[in-house]
Amino acid sequence: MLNEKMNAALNEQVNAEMYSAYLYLSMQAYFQKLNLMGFVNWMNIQVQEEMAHARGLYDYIQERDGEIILDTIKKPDQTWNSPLEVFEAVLAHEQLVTSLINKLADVADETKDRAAGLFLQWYIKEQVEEEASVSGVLETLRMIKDDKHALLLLDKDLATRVFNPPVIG
Ligand code: OFO
Repeated sequence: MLNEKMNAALNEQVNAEMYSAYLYLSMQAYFQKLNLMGFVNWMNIQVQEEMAHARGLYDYIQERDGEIILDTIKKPDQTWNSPLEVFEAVLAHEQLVTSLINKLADVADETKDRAAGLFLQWYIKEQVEEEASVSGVLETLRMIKDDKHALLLLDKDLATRVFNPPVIG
């Protein structure tokens, strides 16, 4: 059984992951308008990953006989000035999520919930990968600047990303 504090914190993270999915869905629509289909693919996979992260936490709350408490998902931004600006926002968002996951792990420590602490290790490692993959795209976009040809090459590259459903826990 989950203690109240851990239960509330895990539910908040379900909401944060759902918001991440919502944000990336909004970014996907932005790239669709620019007809950059590789970026659309990248965001589409990101959305699926975030939904899987939310589902992993949801299932864990259920497994521990906790209570699911769903809250409002806040409205994401809908416009950006460039692909570079989008990826700067993605990196800032992932850094925020990393800090949320770390706080969640702090709650597990404070409440001496060893099982939750172990479960959250997966999310801690995942955030390292998330930030690294976003930083990679961001660095390329910084090099590209206004070079349309180079942007299309990156778009082709992002079209090759495939979704591998994460095995959480
Ligand atoms: Fe769920 O990792 Fe991004 O937000």
